[in-house]
Amino acid sequence: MSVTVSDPVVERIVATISRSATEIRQGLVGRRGTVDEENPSGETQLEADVWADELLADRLTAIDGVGQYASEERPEPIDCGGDPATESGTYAVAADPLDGSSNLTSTNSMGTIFGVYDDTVPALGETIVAAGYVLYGPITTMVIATDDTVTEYELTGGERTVVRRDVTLPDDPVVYGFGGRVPEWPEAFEAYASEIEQELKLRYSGAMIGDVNQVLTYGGIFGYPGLKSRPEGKLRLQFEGNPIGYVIEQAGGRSSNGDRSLLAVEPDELHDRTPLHVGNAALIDRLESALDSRSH
Ligand code: FDP
Repeated sequence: MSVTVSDPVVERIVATISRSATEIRQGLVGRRGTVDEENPSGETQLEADVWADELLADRLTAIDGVGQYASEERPEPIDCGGDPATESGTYAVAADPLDGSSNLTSTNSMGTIFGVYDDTVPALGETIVAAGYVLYGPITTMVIATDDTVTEYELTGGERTVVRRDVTLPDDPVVYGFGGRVPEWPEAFEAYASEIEQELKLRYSGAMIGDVNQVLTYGGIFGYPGLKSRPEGKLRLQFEGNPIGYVIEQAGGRSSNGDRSLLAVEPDELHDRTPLHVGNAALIDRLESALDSRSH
């Protein structure tokens, strides 16, 4: 049993990623070593990062209606015919082929994230028409958000089976996870985090997708704030912030860069970083007030 996405190009993109996920998972074996390259954000790449990116690039650029493929692992988008900004039915796909890949060394959870933009990237998150992620946990699952709904699937042997329809964040939040070292947190964020740790249970896996999926399952908040030494934070707006912001907002939650929805943040560059917070709306509202009141 499977839910289809109404736009045929978007459905082909989603189907291609879901079919590739089982292969990506199997292909991780033997690819834990590093390569002699850095990604455009200056981070060490693993063989698996490069391999998963090439696999997705080959398959997604072959789809009629995909005008651009952009990834965290390559400096520029691949232009593959058609301009998403001006041609209706042509989209840009932005992906983080292996989110949390430093977890591969210790074989903990990781993910694949994608956003389908109805514009050339870098683009506003508000132009996303569908987004989602694959979680390589004990089970390989996929969450797909469209304008209509959020659906969770299990993936086996290239097949996708619905396990939860109309996914929404539970009303009563349970878990939180915040990235970055505590001494690096700005004072206002530290004060907010101290309140939250009295109220919720800590869950931090080191892979954003693992932590975000806990928030989607149990309710709560995940954040990677701007740090004292790096006010722009660590996570990337086009590949991580916007797609995950879209998923969580479609599931009834909120996303924020500390000030406004991630989807409303104007990008400058393809590899822009952003402070990133997603979760139950009330927790994000409180976070924004806490950061705002300390800045005056
Ligand atoms: P990674 O560097 O392993 O790819 O995408 C960046 C990311 O992982 C996120 O998945 C994760 O939430 C974060 O970085 C972890 O950063 P810290 O090691 O600083 O906790």
